[in-house]
Amino acid sequence: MQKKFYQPEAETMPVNEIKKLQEFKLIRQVRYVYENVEYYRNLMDEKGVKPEDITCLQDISKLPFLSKNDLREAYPYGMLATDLNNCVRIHSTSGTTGKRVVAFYTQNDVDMWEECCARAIVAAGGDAGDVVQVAYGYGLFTGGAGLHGGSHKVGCLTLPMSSGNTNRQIQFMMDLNATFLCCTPSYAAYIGESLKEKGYKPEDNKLKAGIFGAEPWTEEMRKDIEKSLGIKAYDIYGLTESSGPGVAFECCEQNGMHINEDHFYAEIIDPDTGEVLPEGSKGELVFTSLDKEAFPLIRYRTRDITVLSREKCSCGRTFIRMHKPMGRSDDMMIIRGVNVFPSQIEAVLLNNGYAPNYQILVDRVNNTDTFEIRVEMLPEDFSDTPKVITKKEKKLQAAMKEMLGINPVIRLAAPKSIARSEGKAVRVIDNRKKMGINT
Ligand code: DLL
Repeated sequence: MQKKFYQPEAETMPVNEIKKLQEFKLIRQVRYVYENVEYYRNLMDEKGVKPEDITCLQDISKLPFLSKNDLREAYPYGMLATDLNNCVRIHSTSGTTGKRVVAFYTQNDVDMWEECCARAIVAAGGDAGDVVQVAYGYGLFTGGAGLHGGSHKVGCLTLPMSSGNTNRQIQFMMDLNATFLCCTPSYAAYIGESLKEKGYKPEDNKLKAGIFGAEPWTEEMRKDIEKSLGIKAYDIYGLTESSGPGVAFECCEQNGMHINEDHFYAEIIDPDTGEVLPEGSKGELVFTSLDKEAFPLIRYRTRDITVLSREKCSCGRTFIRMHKPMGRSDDMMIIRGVNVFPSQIEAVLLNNGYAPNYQILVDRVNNTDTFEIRVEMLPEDFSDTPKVITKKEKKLQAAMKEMLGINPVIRLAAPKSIARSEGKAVRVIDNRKKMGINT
């Protein structure tokens, strides 16, 4: 029979036991960090809080937050909590500005991380008989290594493709009968598009599921990918700072991602005030690692905006679920005073029959924000007259206005004119940033 859980004892633990376990581990992790990480000890001292003040889960709100800036400031070894000799791996964020964040792992950290990814694969219906094509980037990025390790733990046959070289991806997928695809959702959409161009129908491949994450994607995009590849598409969430993918993953219900609560404690806060919000509120996700040895994080502000729900899940897992991130508190765009998330734009495009190939261009001209969305027209529309194209642009503009509350300029571009991504898609070009305007 197909295995439903990778680690059933942990994944179906009664909620009161999860909380007891988290409390025990939180107290232990805070003491460990205070003793071993000078940077965080200083933050705690500045706030006047000592490890002894943390006696229950609620006490976590006494602790200072950590931000990406703190991690950059502490680069490279300032957050390391163990001797470098005990570490076996380094990964790093792909940050384009400032210093990168470098995360360290002991062997126990790697095992815990890979087990989290194994849970995700099994939750998506995987078992030792599967052939897992890992098309996330390998290297400093955590996507490739995380899913690769998870696939090994489950006992799957692992295809370490890394991202890119789409022709070879397709050849191996077809010839070696891959049953799972792991990559960014934008790359999955591109692979689906390329398969179609090569004349393959969705039923021609052996894929049954995909595990997609590392960037925001919508329900509409999920449907699109599921249709083009003939699979079930599951979401997976994580960040380099917390080890990588697998902090949270979707189950067969495809209705929010279960957070691996035996290893991570999650809070939702008001991003402006830092106040902890009650369950069900929308706010910024904050994580505390509970087991990490090399690079523990206490109250790390992810900047991801989401909602947590403890509602019972019919899959049998008891871990709290997080809604798909609805954007980031820091890459939310403010255009002419209106908050705009790229995910809203993507939802409108897909609902109107367009493919998820688009670019958002924001600029400031004569003190006014300009806002343009470039979208590829469908190949069958390419022969339309300019008049018909203008009509379609107007229709899409009205749909955007209804969703966003402001009017973007819509430009329908030729099919294939927007660069495809093999990793995380760059959707937004905000030239206001170059002018030093705080967007
Ligand atoms: O993206 C780790 C990862 C790899 C996750 C593969 C899932 C699959 P970073 O490069 O450090 O790590 O980027 C972390 O990416 O704070 C979110 O803003 C975003 N992100 C990650 N997963 C999702 C997701 C990896 N499923 C940042 N949905 C996070 C939306 C996501 N955003």
